[in-house]
Amino acid sequence: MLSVRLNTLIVSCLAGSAIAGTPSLIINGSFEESSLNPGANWSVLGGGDTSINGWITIGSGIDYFGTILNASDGIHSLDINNLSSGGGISQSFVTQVGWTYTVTFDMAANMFGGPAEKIMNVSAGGSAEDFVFDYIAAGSTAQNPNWASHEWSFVATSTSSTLQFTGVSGSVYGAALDNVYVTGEVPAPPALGLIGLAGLMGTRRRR
Ligand SMILES: [Ca+2]
Repeated sequence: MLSVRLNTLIVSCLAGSAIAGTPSLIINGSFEESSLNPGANWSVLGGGDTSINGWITIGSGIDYFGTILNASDGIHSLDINNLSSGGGISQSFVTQVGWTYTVTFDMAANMFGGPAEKIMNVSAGGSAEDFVFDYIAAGSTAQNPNWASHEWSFVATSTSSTLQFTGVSGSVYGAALDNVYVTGEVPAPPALGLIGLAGLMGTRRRR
């Protein structure tokens, strides 16, 4: 009986819990590694640009910030809009069908111009959500953007998922993005399956 309880406990701990300390499932989530160096300014990247390691720009592209805007991590961050709305950036990574993936990221604004509300869409695995950052309300400055941390989850429907950040609000002054991190979570098995598995493990142990 003790072995059955112990096995049940082990299975319960493995299922439905994030693996603490696991490295991010994407690479270069802080946008620090690149062939470009914007220095104290920014670099303008059009659509289809792969200058930022691991990522490809989409739509009308992005602005790659140097130290002109204080990053939330390291020295580089992004303006998800380039010359207009509809820019963005994406990265594909290996996923397990049915697993839940949690994406954390920091959002602020290119606060050098309006509109006050910067809207950014996050999508993967057929799920999507808009996030809003009002730089006037947040009192953002270039040196203190008041980065806001967000968490968003999706369930993978394929063995490869594409995480995408897209600018929704208009103008050349879009949402700012930095410090993207992704972890995966083992799906919890059905209760009946858990009991059956625990019983099977206990039976094998007694032989
Ligand atoms: Ca960074």
